[in-house]
Amino acid sequence: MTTEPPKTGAEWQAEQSFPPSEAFRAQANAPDHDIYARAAANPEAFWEGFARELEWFTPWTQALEWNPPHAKWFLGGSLNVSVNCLDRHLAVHGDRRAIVWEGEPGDTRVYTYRQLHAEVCRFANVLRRMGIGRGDCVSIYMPMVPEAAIAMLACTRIGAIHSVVFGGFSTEALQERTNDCRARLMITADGYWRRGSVVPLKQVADAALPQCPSVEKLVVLQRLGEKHPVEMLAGRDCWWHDLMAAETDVCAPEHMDSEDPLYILYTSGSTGKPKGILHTTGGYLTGVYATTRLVFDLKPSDLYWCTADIGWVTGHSYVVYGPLANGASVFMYEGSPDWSKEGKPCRDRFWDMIERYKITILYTAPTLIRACMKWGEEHPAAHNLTSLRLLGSVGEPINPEAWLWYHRHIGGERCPIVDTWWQTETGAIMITPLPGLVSTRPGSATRPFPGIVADVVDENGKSLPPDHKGILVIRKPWPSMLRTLWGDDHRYQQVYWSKFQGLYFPGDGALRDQEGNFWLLGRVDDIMLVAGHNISTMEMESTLIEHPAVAEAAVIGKSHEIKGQTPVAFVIVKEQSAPLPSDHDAIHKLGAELKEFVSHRLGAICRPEEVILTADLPKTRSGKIMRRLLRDIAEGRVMGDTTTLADPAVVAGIREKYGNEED
Ligand code: 6R9
Repeated sequence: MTTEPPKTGAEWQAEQSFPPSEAFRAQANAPDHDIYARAAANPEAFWEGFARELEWFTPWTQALEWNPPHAKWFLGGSLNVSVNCLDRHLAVHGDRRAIVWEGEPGDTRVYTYRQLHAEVCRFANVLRRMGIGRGDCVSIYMPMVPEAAIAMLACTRIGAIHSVVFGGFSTEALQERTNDCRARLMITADGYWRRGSVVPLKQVADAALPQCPSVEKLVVLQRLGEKHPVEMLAGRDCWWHDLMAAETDVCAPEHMDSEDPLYILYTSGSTGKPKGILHTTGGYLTGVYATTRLVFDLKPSDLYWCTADIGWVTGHSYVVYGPLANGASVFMYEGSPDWSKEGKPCRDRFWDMIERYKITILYTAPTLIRACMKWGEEHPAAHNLTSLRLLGSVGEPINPEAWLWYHRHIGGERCPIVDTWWQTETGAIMITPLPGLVSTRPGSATRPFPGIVADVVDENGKSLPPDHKGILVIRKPWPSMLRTLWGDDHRYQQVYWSKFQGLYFPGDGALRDQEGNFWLLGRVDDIMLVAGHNISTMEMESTLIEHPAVAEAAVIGKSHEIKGQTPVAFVIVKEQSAPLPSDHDAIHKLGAELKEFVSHRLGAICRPEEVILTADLPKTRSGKIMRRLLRDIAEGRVMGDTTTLADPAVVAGIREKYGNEED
């Protein structure tokens, strides 16, 4: 790729740098800047240092074996993940809170480490009694309840491989994922609460199972209770509580090889069937342990909340494994951010819980932050959020404007923000500031984590000088990297390792500035080529959000005969500035103003050809904007794969606005 006249993310915000405060620095887990140099000098020794802080049955004899593109870490070592997340903490702080949970209707539960250990052992015994053991796959289709974490940890205790399927996914998605890994057992719940309604999880599992021949039994957790009866199929279905009642809480952990599979997690590509990302035991645990410790600066006094669902990698690495391996107290919430515990729509559920539980660390996604911006700052302002001391962001590039809003209205201008770039495939955070050490810049994920060697290259794989937009790559293997795609090593090699020889290709665009900060520019597929200029969706969207009326924006490149592509912007307006849908003049005026705004800020070449005001944007269930669907709409095509789309009605609405007939 080449450099272009439009301003780069770095240029916009170059004025704004937020150095760590003295107070934070003084207490931070990240030691000093030396850590970067030490890790760079000998990455393997650096990772071994963290691995040594874990408990191993047998020590490893070799840190890394690298046969590109296949890595093995901590060869010859054996360990158990549940032992490291639970047993290891009992002697010193068995009575510390491990999980603090609140259901959407306001019911609560707390598990200490000792209690969580007992439950996990009991459920591991349940699994063993059902004939599940080392190497068997277990499909977990559960809501955000503590038992989801218990089920995952119980699998690790007996060496079973879990495959968690997000509880919002459909029958087909559940079937496809369950069949691909040939799960022998499925674990689900009768249902869960979402915006005051019951999501009938068991019904979806029932619909899926006749087409899942490998599944022998279904374990059902009673989340809703007797008022919401479900049918149990004799011979196949068993209640969680009945099975648990028959077991003891003593369970010998399986000794797992460092490279034994830990879990499979499916991630959808834009085309083709979902990819079963395989993570293994020792390297993954080391990666999530180290990153959680340094990035979230966890202390015994913290109550840490990562808002991700356990159905996503963020839920695996930063709700369950990373924090528990660190002996942290984790907060978990079942429901929606816009539903009160009194059962009414609201706009402050998160802030209400942060105040009530005195949550100290919040890790969430830009999509949530932008929704809160749309709702207005009066909602967080009505709560005491002074318990917060660190904020995190993950899932998409965070626009500088959203970053600053988060900083001011949630962090009280006092909390460092860690913008963490990583993927299901990378297992753990890869690019992030270390709080207390690294100055942050709104919109930049800053620096590779110590031991990670990232670079920005051109189409030929040649390293680019600073301030050039290009393609992000990782140059060296790291412990928590995916090992392969389940059952399809050929696709693994093709997707991640064939673009550039010997370099890991994550599929994201990036720019590195003069100071060495990385600016993520969105998926390579989303970058537009307007009249020969590379324009990132990230840059244009972030500019639109700087306009006072705009809460969220998605920009796509629509095919154009002469220019190649031309930008089209889909914009969500803040509630207080939204024109009435019938006021065509006001809508037209705002559209024209936004075109002018972008063209003035970024140059005429970036002027959107069209601006469409919309109430919502098509997003994946984990909150990422699905720009390819917007491209399909703009170009009048039949839409590609929509199985991961959160709300199909959104697309229909936009299509209508755009003036396309439904296909
Ligand atoms: C953890 C997770 C991975 C893709 C990734 C990138 C985007 C995630 C980001 C970010 C910019 C960040 N992404 N974090 N982009 N800044 N801080 O989200 O995993 O669901 O596999 O998605 O998400 O495009 O390639 P996953």
